[in-house]
Amino acid sequence: MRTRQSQTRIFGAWGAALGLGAAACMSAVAQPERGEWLEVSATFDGDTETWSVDSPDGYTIIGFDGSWDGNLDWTPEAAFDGDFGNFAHTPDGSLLWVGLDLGPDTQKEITGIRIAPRDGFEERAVGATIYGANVFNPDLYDPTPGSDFDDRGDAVPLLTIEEAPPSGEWTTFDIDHAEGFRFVFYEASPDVHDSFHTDLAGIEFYGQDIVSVSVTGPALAQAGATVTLTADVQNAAGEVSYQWLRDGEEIGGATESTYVIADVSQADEGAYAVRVTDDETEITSAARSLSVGENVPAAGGLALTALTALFGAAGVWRLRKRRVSV
Ligand SMILES: [Ca+2]
Repeated sequence: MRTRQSQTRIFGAWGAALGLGAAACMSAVAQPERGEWLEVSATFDGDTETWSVDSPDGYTIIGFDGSWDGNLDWTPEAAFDGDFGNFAHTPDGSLLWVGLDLGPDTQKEITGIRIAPRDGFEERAVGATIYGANVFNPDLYDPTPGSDFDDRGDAVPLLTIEEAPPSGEWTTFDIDHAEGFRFVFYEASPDVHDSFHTDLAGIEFYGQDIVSVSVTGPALAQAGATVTLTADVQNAAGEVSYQWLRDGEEIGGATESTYVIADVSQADEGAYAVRVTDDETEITSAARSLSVGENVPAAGGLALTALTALFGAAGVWRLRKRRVSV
Protein backbone atom coordinates (compact mmCIF):
# COMPACT_ATOMS: atom_id res chain seq x y z
CA MET A 1 0.00 0.00 0.00
CA ARG A 2 1.73 3.09 -1.23
CA THR A 3 -0.37 5.40 0.91
CA ARG A 4 0.54 3.69 4.09
CA GLN A 5 4.23 3.71 3.31
CA SER A 6 4.06 7.37 2.44
CA GLN A 7 2.32 8.24 5.66
CA THR A 8 4.84 6.29 7.61
CA ARG A 9 7.60 8.19 5.97
CA ILE A 10 6.17 11.67 6.42
CA PHE A 11 4.57 11.32 9.79
CA GLY A 12 7.32 9.09 10.97
CA ALA A 13 9.69 12.00 10.46
CA TRP A 14 7.42 14.37 12.30
CA GLY A 15 6.67 11.83 14.94
CA ALA A 16 10.37 11.33 15.57
CA ALA A 17 10.77 15.08 16.02
CA LEU A 18 7.97 15.05 18.57
CA GLY A 19 9.25 11.97 20.30
CA LEU A 20 6.31 9.91 19.07
CA GLY A 21 6.20 6.65 17.20
CA ALA A 22 5.10 6.65 13.59
CA ALA A 23 2.17 4.35 14.31
CA ALA A 24 0.76 6.73 16.91
CA CYS A 25 0.90 9.58 14.43
CA MET A 26 -0.67 7.59 11.65
CA SER A 27 -3.69 6.70 13.67
CA ALA A 28 -4.34 10.34 14.49
CA VAL A 29 -4.33 11.56 10.91
CA ALA A 30 -7.45 10.99 8.88
CA GLN A 31 -7.19 10.53 5.15
CA PRO A 32 -9.88 10.11 2.51
CA GLU A 33 -11.91 6.95 2.92
CA ARG A 34 -11.08 5.68 -0.56
CA GLY A 35 -8.09 5.75 -2.84
CA GLU A 36 -4.38 6.16 -2.37
CA TRP A 37 -2.21 9.23 -2.12
CA LEU A 38 -1.20 10.43 -5.57
CA GLU A 39 2.28 10.77 -4.26
CA VAL A 40 4.34 13.83 -5.04
CA SER A 41 6.98 15.09 -2.62
CA ALA A 42 8.88 18.33 -3.17
CA THR A 43 12.07 19.30 -1.37
CA PHE A 44 13.71 22.74 -1.38
CA ASP A 45 17.49 22.93 -1.36
CA GLY A 46 18.39 26.17 0.38
CA ASP A 47 21.96 26.12 -0.90
CA THR A 48 21.07 26.01 -4.57
CA GLU A 49 17.61 27.54 -4.06
CA THR A 50 16.02 24.91 -6.26
CA TRP A 51 13.24 22.39 -5.84
CA SER A 52 13.53 18.69 -6.45
CA VAL A 53 10.31 16.72 -6.93
CA ASP A 54 9.92 13.01 -6.29
CA SER A 55 6.93 11.03 -7.56
CA PRO A 56 7.10 7.22 -7.83
CA ASP A 57 4.44 7.22 -10.56
CA GLY A 58 5.83 10.15 -12.50
CA TYR A 59 3.23 12.77 -11.59
CA THR A 60 4.21 16.39 -12.08
CA ILE A 61 3.23 19.55 -10.24
CA ILE A 62 1.25 22.16 -12.15
CA GLY A 63 0.25 25.63 -11.00
CA PHE A 64 0.80 29.37 -11.08
CA ASP A 65 3.98 30.98 -12.35
CA GLY A 66 6.44 32.62 -10.04
CA SER A 67 5.93 33.51 -6.37
CA TRP A 68 5.23 36.37 -4.02
CA ASP A 69 8.14 38.81 -3.95
CA GLY A 70 10.30 36.37 -5.89
CA ASN A 71 10.71 33.92 -3.01
CA LEU A 72 12.03 30.82 -4.72
CA ASP A 73 10.66 28.52 -2.02
CA TRP A 74 7.08 29.88 -2.33
CA THR A 75 6.36 28.48 -5.78
CA PRO A 76 3.63 25.81 -6.28
CA GLU A 77 6.06 23.12 -5.11
CA ALA A 78 5.77 24.59 -1.60
CA ALA A 79 2.29 23.08 -1.29
CA PHE A 80 3.80 19.61 -1.75
CA ASP A 81 6.78 19.74 0.64
CA GLY A 82 5.05 18.34 3.74
CA ASP A 83 6.02 21.52 5.65
CA PHE A 84 3.07 23.50 6.96
CA GLY A 85 5.40 26.42 7.72
CA ASN A 86 6.20 26.88 4.06
CA PHE A 87 3.49 27.81 1.60
CA ALA A 88 2.88 28.38 -2.05
CA HIS A 89 2.15 32.09 -2.49
CA THR A 90 1.31 33.75 -5.77
CA PRO A 91 2.96 36.86 -7.19
CA ASP A 92 1.10 40.07 -6.48
CA GLY A 93 -2.30 40.05 -8.15
CA SER A 94 -2.27 36.40 -9.21
CA LEU A 95 -4.87 33.86 -8.20
CA LEU A 96 -3.45 30.67 -6.71
CA TRP A 97 -3.92 27.34 -8.38
CA VAL A 98 -1.84 24.21 -7.77
CA GLY A 99 -2.32 20.59 -8.78
CA LEU A 100 -1.01 17.52 -10.53
CA ASP A 101 -0.63 16.24 -14.06
CA LEU A 102 -0.83 12.45 -13.83
CA GLY A 103 0.53 12.05 -17.38
CA PRO A 104 -0.90 11.58 -20.87
CA ASP A 105 -1.70 7.90 -20.38
CA THR A 106 -3.10 8.08 -16.87
CA GLN A 107 -6.52 8.85 -15.49
CA LYS A 108 -7.59 8.50 -11.89
CA GLU A 109 -10.90 8.82 -10.15
CA ILE A 110 -10.24 11.53 -7.56
CA THR A 111 -11.40 10.27 -4.17
CA GLY A 112 -10.34 13.06 -1.84
CA ILE A 113 -7.84 15.67 -0.75
CA ARG A 114 -6.13 16.88 2.37
CA ILE A 115 -5.22 20.53 2.71
CA ALA A 116 -3.55 22.84 5.19
CA PRO A 117 -3.90 26.63 4.87
CA ARG A 118 -1.20 29.10 5.76
CA ASP A 119 -0.97 29.83 9.49
CA GLY A 120 -2.89 33.00 10.29
CA PHE A 121 -4.49 33.19 6.86
CA GLU A 122 -6.89 30.27 7.04
CA GLU A 123 -9.73 32.23 5.42
CA ARG A 124 -7.81 32.28 2.15
CA ALA A 125 -8.88 28.68 1.60
CA VAL A 126 -12.59 29.50 1.81
CA GLY A 127 -14.34 29.04 -1.51
CA ALA A 128 -11.41 27.23 -3.08
CA THR A 129 -12.49 24.60 -5.59
CA ILE A 130 -10.96 21.29 -6.62
CA TYR A 131 -11.19 20.59 -10.35
CA GLY A 132 -10.57 17.47 -12.43
CA ALA A 133 -9.84 17.78 -16.15
CA ASN A 134 -8.66 15.86 -19.19
CA VAL A 135 -8.60 18.52 -21.89
CA PHE A 136 -6.64 21.27 -20.19
CA ASN A 137 -3.47 23.27 -20.79
CA PRO A 138 -1.58 23.80 -17.54
CA ASP A 139 1.24 25.67 -19.30
CA LEU A 140 -1.03 28.49 -20.39
CA TYR A 141 -3.72 28.44 -17.72
CA ASP A 142 -4.06 31.42 -15.39
CA PRO A 143 -7.36 31.84 -13.52
CA THR A 144 -6.52 35.37 -12.38
CA PRO A 145 -9.47 37.59 -13.31
CA GLY A 146 -8.65 39.36 -16.53
CA SER A 147 -5.92 36.94 -17.58
CA ASP A 148 -5.33 36.09 -21.23
CA PHE A 149 -6.00 32.36 -20.75
CA ASP A 150 -8.53 31.44 -18.10
CA ASP A 151 -9.92 28.48 -20.06
CA ARG A 152 -10.25 25.41 -17.85
CA GLY A 153 -10.97 23.20 -20.84
CA ASP A 154 -13.26 20.36 -19.79
CA ALA A 155 -12.57 20.81 -16.07
CA VAL A 156 -15.29 19.68 -13.69
CA PRO A 157 -15.65 21.09 -10.14
CA LEU A 158 -15.34 18.23 -7.65
CA LEU A 159 -15.42 20.01 -4.30
CA THR A 160 -15.62 23.50 -2.83
CA ILE A 161 -14.11 24.37 0.54
CA GLU A 162 -16.96 25.96 2.51
CA GLU A 163 -15.26 26.92 5.78
CA ALA A 164 -11.76 27.90 6.76
CA PRO A 165 -9.83 24.77 7.80
CA PRO A 166 -7.39 25.00 10.70
CA SER A 167 -3.74 25.66 9.91
CA GLY A 168 -0.89 23.47 11.08
CA GLU A 169 -2.70 20.20 10.37
CA TRP A 170 -4.38 18.33 7.57
CA THR A 171 -8.09 18.67 6.99
CA THR A 172 -9.50 15.81 4.93
CA PHE A 173 -12.24 16.06 2.31
CA ASP A 174 -13.77 13.06 0.58
CA ILE A 175 -14.74 13.38 -3.07
CA ASP A 176 -17.32 11.14 -4.70
CA HIS A 177 -17.20 11.76 -8.43
CA ALA A 178 -17.13 8.73 -10.71
CA GLU A 179 -15.00 9.95 -13.59
CA GLY A 180 -11.36 9.59 -14.53
CA PHE A 181 -9.06 12.62 -14.82
CA ARG A 182 -5.52 13.29 -15.97
CA PHE A 183 -5.34 16.71 -14.27
CA VAL A 184 -6.49 17.61 -10.78
CA PHE A 185 -6.00 20.99 -9.16
CA TYR A 186 -6.93 23.32 -6.32
CA GLU A 187 -7.94 26.84 -7.23
CA ALA A 188 -8.43 29.67 -4.76
CA SER A 189 -11.69 31.59 -4.82
CA PRO A 190 -11.75 34.75 -6.93
CA ASP A 191 -13.91 36.28 -4.17
CA VAL A 192 -11.11 35.79 -1.67
CA HIS A 193 -8.64 37.04 -4.24
CA ASP A 194 -10.49 40.36 -4.35
CA SER A 195 -9.51 41.01 -0.73
CA PHE A 196 -6.40 38.95 -0.09
CA HIS A 197 -3.37 37.43 -1.63
CA THR A 198 -3.81 33.70 -2.08
CA ASP A 199 -1.58 31.01 -0.67
CA LEU A 200 -1.64 27.41 0.51
CA ALA A 201 0.62 25.56 2.96
CA GLY A 202 -0.12 22.00 1.93
CA ILE A 203 -2.21 19.77 -0.29
CA GLU A 204 -2.38 16.05 -1.06
CA PHE A 205 -4.58 14.46 -3.70
CA TYR A 206 -6.01 10.94 -3.44
CA GLY A 207 -7.32 8.75 -6.25
CA GLN A 208 -7.86 5.28 -7.62
CA ASP A 209 -7.70 3.50 -10.96
CA ILE A 210 -10.63 3.39 -13.31
CA VAL A 211 -11.53 0.15 -15.04
CA SER A 212 -11.30 -0.18 -18.80
CA VAL A 213 -12.08 -2.90 -21.32
CA SER A 214 -11.51 -3.06 -25.06
CA VAL A 215 -11.86 -5.70 -27.75
CA THR A 216 -9.04 -6.62 -30.10
CA GLY A 217 -9.19 -8.81 -33.18
CA PRO A 218 -9.55 -8.48 -36.96
CA ALA A 219 -12.12 -6.07 -38.36
CA LEU A 220 -12.19 -7.94 -41.68
CA ALA A 221 -11.96 -11.70 -42.13
CA GLN A 222 -11.80 -14.16 -45.00
CA ALA A 223 -14.85 -16.41 -45.22
CA GLY A 224 -13.99 -19.82 -43.77
CA ALA A 225 -11.23 -18.50 -41.53
CA THR A 226 -11.18 -18.68 -37.74
CA VAL A 227 -11.68 -15.32 -36.02
CA THR A 228 -10.56 -14.71 -32.44
CA LEU A 229 -11.77 -11.67 -30.50
CA THR A 230 -9.99 -10.89 -27.24
CA ALA A 231 -11.10 -8.84 -24.25
CA ASP A 232 -8.38 -6.56 -22.87
CA VAL A 233 -9.30 -5.59 -19.31
CA GLN A 234 -7.31 -3.10 -17.25
CA ASN A 235 -7.48 -2.44 -13.49
CA ALA A 236 -10.15 -4.99 -12.70
CA ALA A 237 -10.58 -5.93 -9.06
CA GLY A 238 -10.80 -9.59 -8.07
CA GLU A 239 -12.35 -12.28 -10.24
CA VAL A 240 -13.42 -11.26 -13.74
CA SER A 241 -16.23 -12.84 -15.74
CA TYR A 242 -17.12 -12.25 -19.39
CA GLN A 243 -20.20 -12.18 -21.59
CA TRP A 244 -19.77 -11.54 -25.30
CA LEU A 245 -22.43 -9.59 -27.17
CA ARG A 246 -23.29 -9.37 -30.85
CA ASP A 247 -25.37 -6.40 -31.92
CA GLY A 248 -26.19 -5.88 -28.27
CA GLU A 249 -27.52 -9.42 -27.71
CA GLU A 250 -25.83 -11.97 -25.48
CA ILE A 251 -24.12 -14.81 -27.34
CA GLY A 252 -24.97 -18.10 -25.68
CA GLY A 253 -21.98 -19.82 -24.10
CA ALA A 254 -19.57 -17.02 -25.00
CA THR A 255 -18.23 -16.42 -21.50
CA GLU A 256 -14.46 -16.65 -21.85
CA SER A 257 -11.91 -13.86 -22.21
CA THR A 258 -11.71 -14.70 -25.91
CA TYR A 259 -14.50 -15.40 -28.38
CA VAL A 260 -13.61 -17.72 -31.26
CA ILE A 261 -15.66 -17.96 -34.45
CA ALA A 262 -14.67 -20.98 -36.53
CA ASP A 263 -15.45 -21.14 -40.26
CA VAL A 264 -16.64 -17.55 -40.24
CA SER A 265 -19.24 -16.49 -42.80
CA GLN A 266 -21.16 -13.35 -43.68
CA ALA A 267 -23.84 -14.53 -41.28
CA ASP A 268 -21.33 -13.72 -38.51
CA GLU A 269 -20.98 -10.08 -39.50
CA GLY A 270 -22.01 -7.66 -36.81
CA ALA A 271 -20.91 -5.42 -33.97
CA TYR A 272 -19.16 -7.34 -31.21
CA ALA A 273 -18.63 -6.20 -27.64
CA VAL A 274 -17.82 -7.82 -24.33
CA ARG A 275 -19.41 -7.19 -20.97
CA VAL A 276 -17.02 -7.65 -18.06
CA THR A 277 -17.89 -8.04 -14.41
CA ASP A 278 -15.41 -7.86 -11.57
CA ASP A 279 -15.86 -7.70 -7.82
CA GLU A 280 -16.98 -4.08 -7.90
CA THR A 281 -18.51 -3.21 -11.21
CA GLU A 282 -19.84 -4.25 -14.60
CA ILE A 283 -18.64 -2.57 -17.76
CA THR A 284 -19.19 -3.11 -21.47
CA SER A 285 -16.60 -2.42 -24.13
CA ALA A 286 -17.19 -0.30 -27.18
CA ALA A 287 -18.77 -2.35 -29.96
CA ARG A 288 -16.60 -3.04 -32.97
CA SER A 289 -17.68 -4.30 -36.36
CA LEU A 290 -16.61 -7.52 -38.02
CA SER A 291 -16.90 -7.82 -41.80
CA VAL A 292 -16.44 -11.04 -43.72
CA GLY A 293 -15.37 -11.18 -47.37
CA GLU A 294 -14.65 -13.76 -50.06
CA ASN A 295 -11.42 -12.23 -51.35
CA VAL A 296 -9.89 -10.65 -48.28
CA PRO A 297 -6.17 -9.90 -48.65
CA ALA A 298 -3.90 -12.17 -46.67
CA ALA A 299 -3.17 -11.11 -43.12
CA GLY A 300 -0.59 -8.35 -43.22
CA GLY A 301 -2.16 -6.72 -46.26
CA LEU A 302 -2.19 -2.99 -45.95
CA ALA A 303 -5.95 -2.54 -45.72
CA LEU A 304 -6.40 -5.30 -43.21
CA THR A 305 -3.54 -4.05 -41.06
CA ALA A 306 -4.89 -0.53 -41.09
CA LEU A 307 -8.39 -1.65 -40.20
CA THR A 308 -7.18 -3.88 -37.42
CA ALA A 309 -5.13 -1.07 -35.96
CA LEU A 310 -8.03 1.31 -36.20
CA PHE A 311 -10.63 -0.90 -34.63
CA GLY A 312 -8.21 -2.56 -32.29
CA ALA A 313 -7.69 0.80 -30.66
CA ALA A 314 -11.37 1.26 -29.97
CA GLY A 315 -11.96 0.92 -26.28
CA VAL A 316 -14.11 2.24 -23.55
CA TRP A 317 -13.38 3.66 -20.15
CA ARG A 318 -15.84 3.15 -17.41
CA LEU A 319 -15.78 3.96 -13.80
CA ARG A 320 -15.35 1.64 -10.94
CA LYS A 321 -18.45 1.57 -8.83
CA ARG A 322 -17.83 1.48 -5.16
CA ARG A 323 -18.83 -1.41 -3.06
CA VAL A 324 -21.30 -0.19 -0.49
CA SER A 325 -20.00 -0.40 3.05
CA VAL A 326 -22.36 -1.87 5.61
CA1 LIG B 1 4.25 23.59 2.44
